[in-house]
Amino acid sequence: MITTVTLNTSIDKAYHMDREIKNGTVMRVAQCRNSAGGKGLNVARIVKLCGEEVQATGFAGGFNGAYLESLLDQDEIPHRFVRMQGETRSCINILDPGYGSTEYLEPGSQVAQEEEDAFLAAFGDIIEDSSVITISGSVPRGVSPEIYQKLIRQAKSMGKKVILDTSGSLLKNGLEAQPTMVKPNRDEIEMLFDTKIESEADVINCAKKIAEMQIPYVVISLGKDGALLICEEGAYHARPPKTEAVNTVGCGDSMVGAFAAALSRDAAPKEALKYAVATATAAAMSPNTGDFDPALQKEIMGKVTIEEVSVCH
Ligand code: TA6
Repeated sequence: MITTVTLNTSIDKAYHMDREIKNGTVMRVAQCRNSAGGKGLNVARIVKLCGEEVQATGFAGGFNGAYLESLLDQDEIPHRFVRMQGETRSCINILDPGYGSTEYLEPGSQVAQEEEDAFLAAFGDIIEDSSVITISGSVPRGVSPEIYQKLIRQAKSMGKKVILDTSGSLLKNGLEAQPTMVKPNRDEIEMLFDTKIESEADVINCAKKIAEMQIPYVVISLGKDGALLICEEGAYHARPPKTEAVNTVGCGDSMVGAFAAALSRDAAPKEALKYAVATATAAAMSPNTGDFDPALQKEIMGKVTIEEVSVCH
């Protein structure tokens, strides 16, 4: 089984607009799609679509927290949240024909120390039956920036594989616990190394620096350019075929979900990379966040190219 950790859950509201946004005016939303969000819940839906058993955990609170759980029940995703006093947040994704996707991410309610302690105390029991743990996204206000480091250490002490997908100090601190895999994107590695990525060589060098921190699988997601993987077996760049993206929100989460499924099956690294890139590409072609058409994923899988990349500069 795979457990997905989402400390900052969200009611994700995708606003599909039928005309370009004009700021300062009243805009009517053509179609609104609500989903149980926060990166880890997109991951959970993807893991399920990949055919693996999954459960979701993290913080949920208030009326929005109850609505979130009802959305997960509709998705048939088992969940074991620790309650927080505050309301689970909402995140808005505006998809307009002119600009594509613009996201407004609320920070999340304040979590009390005793609520964080309650999560840490319950975590071991929650992940007991899982082989892979994914930890994704931001954390609500009040949660310590070392929380992911603590969760990774505990999961690894229990023999679990851990995938970390976050940014800023949460990523920096989490790396110290040496998760099995990390999946930063370009912006996240620029922030981590306080640098500007201007070429593929820059991406490779940053990925190499992370690999040197004894992280077995370093994946850099590159949007329509696919993803780079550095691992013990070598370094590879997988590229998807050209496609028409409909909703790119959550594609990084789809890559994490597919890698989690592949890791749980002990797939070979190149196969896992190909599978993850095909899944993320298929996810970008769905209007729903954290969703893909398995037939499309299979078709794209056959068109993903993988090339060996030299990392010794
Ligand atoms: O990656 C997309 C997404 O998961 C949205 O669904 C929205 O929930 C947002 O990211 C949350 O990001 P955060 O970094 O705040 O966890």
